[in-house]
Amino acid sequence: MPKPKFIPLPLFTDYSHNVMIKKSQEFYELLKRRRTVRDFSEKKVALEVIENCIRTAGTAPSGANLQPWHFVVVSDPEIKNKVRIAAEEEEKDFYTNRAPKEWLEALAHLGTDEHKPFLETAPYLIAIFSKSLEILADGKKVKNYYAQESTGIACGMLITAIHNAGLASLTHTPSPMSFLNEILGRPKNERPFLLLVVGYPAKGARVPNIKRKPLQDIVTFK
Ligand code: IYR
Repeated sequence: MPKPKFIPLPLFTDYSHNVMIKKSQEFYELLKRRRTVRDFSEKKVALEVIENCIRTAGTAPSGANLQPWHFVVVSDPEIKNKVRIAAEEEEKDFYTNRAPKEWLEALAHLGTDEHKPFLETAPYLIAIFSKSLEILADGKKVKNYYAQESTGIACGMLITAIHNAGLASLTHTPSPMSFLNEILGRPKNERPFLLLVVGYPAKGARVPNIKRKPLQDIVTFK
């Protein structure tokens, strides 16, 4: 067993009480403006912004620091078209056959259906894959721990980074998503976790009138 190597904690900033209150409040003000958007503009977005957001997601904590994620950034219109066709096929089956009545009832206020034009309109689709196994160059398999949880945290940070950059996103989960492995050429040990649609909202985009639970409903202090 190799001995653990430690370094001094780099770049920790020790804020005063007041600065901490202000920063936490301002960050909340910023994040509460985030809304899931389903109506995207075709306006281009610099790839550098997407790269920085994915770098940010890659700083997420992960089980045994194994970083069990892979991001595929799609801007090629032909690939976006293939993703749309495959996703709409799954969604059609979901909305017409597979979804139980309760599920459709729970979704009704979002106004969603099987049509997913945003998969072609938005400048970027980011497919996030989670790896419960890592396949090394020599073919050896290494187990990752808490792969799903770790990838979920990375996705949360990605969504936050995208919002912070001034862009909108949509967490899209066509089910099942295995067509993403085929279209995007990803190996079997990578499980599609989320398809994030990224870009500017369309002019005059509208969103459902949803409310967030107040603090007292989501927290218990002991
Ligand atoms: N995947 C479908 C249905 C859907 C499911 C949930 I849970 C949502 O929060 C939203 C939609 C779709 O994308 O339309």
